Amino acid sequence: MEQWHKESVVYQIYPKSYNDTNGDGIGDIRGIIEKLDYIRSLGVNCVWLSPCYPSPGDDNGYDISDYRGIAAEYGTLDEFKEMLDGMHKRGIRLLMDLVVNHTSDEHEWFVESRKSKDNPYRDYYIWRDPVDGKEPNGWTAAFGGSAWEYDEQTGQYYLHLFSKKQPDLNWENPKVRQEIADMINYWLDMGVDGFRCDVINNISKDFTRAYAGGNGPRLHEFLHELHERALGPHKALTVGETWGLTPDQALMLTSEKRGELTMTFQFEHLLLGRVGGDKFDPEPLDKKAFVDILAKWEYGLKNDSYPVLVMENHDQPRALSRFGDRYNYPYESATMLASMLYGMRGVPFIYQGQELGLHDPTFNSMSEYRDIETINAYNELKASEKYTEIELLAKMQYGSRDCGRTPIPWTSEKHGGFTTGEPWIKTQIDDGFTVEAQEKKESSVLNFYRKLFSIRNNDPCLKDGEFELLMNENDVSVYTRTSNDSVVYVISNFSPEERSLPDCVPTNAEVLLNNYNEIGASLKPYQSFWVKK
Ligand code: TEU
Ligand code: CA
Repeated sequence: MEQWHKESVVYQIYPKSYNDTNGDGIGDIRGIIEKLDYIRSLGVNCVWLSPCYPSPGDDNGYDISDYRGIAAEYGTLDEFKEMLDGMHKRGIRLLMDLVVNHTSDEHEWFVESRKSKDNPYRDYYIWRDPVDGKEPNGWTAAFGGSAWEYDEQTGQYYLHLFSKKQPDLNWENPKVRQEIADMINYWLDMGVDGFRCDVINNISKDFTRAYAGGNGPRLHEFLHELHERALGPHKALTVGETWGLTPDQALMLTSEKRGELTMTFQFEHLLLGRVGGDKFDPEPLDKKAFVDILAKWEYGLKNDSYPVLVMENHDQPRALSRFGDRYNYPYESATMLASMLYGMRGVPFIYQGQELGLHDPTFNSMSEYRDIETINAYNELKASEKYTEIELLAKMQYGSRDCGRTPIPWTSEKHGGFTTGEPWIKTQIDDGFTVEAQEKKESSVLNFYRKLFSIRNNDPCLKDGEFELLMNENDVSVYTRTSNDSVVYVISNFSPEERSLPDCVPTNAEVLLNNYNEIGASLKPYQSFWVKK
């Protein structure tokens, strides 16, 4: 497997909300092309582009109706190639989104599949007879309701782990696996560098289990086969979106000698602040656990694999709102989170807008939401009659995926310069949070991110040095990165109060990065710095 992932810093683009150039209110590929120099200026050398394939848009493109095309609202295949070329010229690689657990119900395979039981595409999907006149089992879908949808025409149910417009592909069928491998080769032959693999551990189902989900018995076999047929020969980078794995399971998927995936995301810390991990059920953030979980994964993936460092994506509210102090210390807490996370060993992923320290937009009513998961959850909770309207809106505001999906505020113009038309979702433009404002200000979150990555990218110790957690108590954490004869210390105060400087911090060390002007006798609120011995 290619080793270039160890040098990568990845920027995730959610194209619908990035930059609209034709005034239809939807971001587009031309809009990304316009911003390539900006992207490069962040110190990133890789982009992960969320789906831009043709799709009816039931789940904003995660319901694909044509794996080999570009959605008309985003542009043309030629524009896509122009974008790819523009990235490569700037030393930026491109990861596309690979959504192969399911397709759209409007994909031609499914249109054929549902026609009759003997259609050649029938076995491309998972069809089952009713059991006692009901669903084949009790599995529920991630977006609410049963994971089975009854189809009148043939009297059978099909499986959908997400919305009913996202039927699950049948990976047990060798033809499906060959189609997917061919499709992957199509993009890799065009010059794409790799893929972020959507819910990839779901492709093999375990029907003996009571709850829906993945990690079925043939997962490793299917991934190894894809690697042999497509990914390996192209030296493609893959990062698996895999929820709920242990470090040992992640190692099984990413260990180099196994030839499956390059890396997997770990999201365990993103379940904090949620009762039982339920995004619509708030609880106070356990700050100690946040750091302990990150450290657990640093240790757990040691030597054999490479961690992914992530705190935001298009499925999550903004990190500043979840883990920082949006009202009192927006700059300090946003930069502390970056300094603490990206000082670790692994591949940094930055989600668009995170580099501005954006907080969640305010949603004033349900009519402002677009996300299918949010809308379905609201309807389900409302039907339970357990909550008032105000409580329901607070829940949605807390956990909705739309919190991270509103357009980038480029300027202080109307709609932040994102579009000259009507945006597909609300925009929120706050003073000091636009790209324009932060470019001008030396001590902005944007310029802190630039500085952080320029230091990190030029320091072998920060890239691959060994991780060790020295302390994590009373909101203060200290860890080291060690290589040959240098040691970098990362010290962070995860609190809005001053804290005393721990004894293990060396004096007279070279300061690499600091979100305050000085290192004094005590740590300031949300102070974080890197020093080198
Ligand atoms: O997400 C999978 C996933 O399990 C969650 O992160 C998802 O956002 C949801 O909250 C589950 O309750 C991936 C994509 O990132 C997401 O955008 C898609 O909606 C989903 O797969 C289906 O393709
Ligand atoms: Ca557009």
